[in-house]
Amino acid sequence: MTDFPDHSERRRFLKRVASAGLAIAASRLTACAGTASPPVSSSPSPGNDPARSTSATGTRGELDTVTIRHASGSSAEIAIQGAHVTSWKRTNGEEMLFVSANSRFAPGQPIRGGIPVVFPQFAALGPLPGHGFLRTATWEVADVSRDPNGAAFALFQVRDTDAMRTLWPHPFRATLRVTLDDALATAITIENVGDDAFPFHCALHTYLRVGDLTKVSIRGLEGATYQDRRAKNAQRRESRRPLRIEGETDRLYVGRPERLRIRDESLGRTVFVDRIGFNDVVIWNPGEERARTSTGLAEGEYLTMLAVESAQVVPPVQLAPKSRWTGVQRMLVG
Ligand code: TA6
Repeated sequence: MTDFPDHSERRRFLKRVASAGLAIAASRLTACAGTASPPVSSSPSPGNDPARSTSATGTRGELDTVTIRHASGSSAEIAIQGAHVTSWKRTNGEEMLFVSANSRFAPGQPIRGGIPVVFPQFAALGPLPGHGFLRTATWEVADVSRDPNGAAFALFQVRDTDAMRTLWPHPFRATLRVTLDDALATAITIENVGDDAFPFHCALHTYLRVGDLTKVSIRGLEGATYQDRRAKNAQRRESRRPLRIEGETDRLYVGRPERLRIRDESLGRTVFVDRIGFNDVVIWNPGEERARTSTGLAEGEYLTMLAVESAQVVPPVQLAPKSRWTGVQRMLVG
């Protein structure tokens, strides 16, 4: 399993993923403008077993999906609506992401779980629908293949539509690249294709599957400043080392780009989360009461999920015309 002993090596990897996403996005966006989604391909590269490294299209509920597989046996499923990662399985078949049994996988419906894309507004911090409009938008598949390192990847893209412009009048292009090897990296790029600068929030609202929430600890937020979203955004400092979830929790940790370590004692595993571009972290669990009243989660599911979100909210990104911004999240199991 690849781990990164030093910080600079980690950052080099993340930058590679980000620039691969950008380069492919740039070429494909031109190539794919106005065309239908290309067929899903599987191109073997030297050193990998092609039989174990395929990609496929499918459906989940009413939604079309793309599944990518790495030669190691890991896999990821992405719903094309929302470019929404709905499953990440390790080599041993273990599912890493939580998806509620009540999720409907229907057009226009947000999925409760996986990795929803949040853009251009986080939560209700503005006039738009909660978490913006990309999580239910119609994306298209720009590419599915393998990179020169043997990692499987899928690239999705979306442009502003008339419907989006009635809500938010800024021309943009977004690409999401999901890269799979023994880790799962998700890179989102926002491009300002208009003539005026615009501000936005962006987040990857990642729902981790946990065995027992009460046995989970989070390291990497010690001493961080956070906005307590349960208490009118009161500003506080994290004093717990490590952080454990005790009841409903909804916190926006500001300016905290360091690696996170999420230890799940009941499943005996640790997830490392590295980020670039996303300087904020949101930790969310609805707790028992809110899980029942307002999230649509099935009975007891709140104990098997923890949202650990890579975010850029404070401050919002200010994107100049003809410029791009990229945020990357990479998760690895230790
Ligand atoms: O990211 C945390 C949060 O904004 C919470 O406040 C909670 O509402 C959650 O996201 C889910 O939002 P959703 O719009 O999917 O119900």
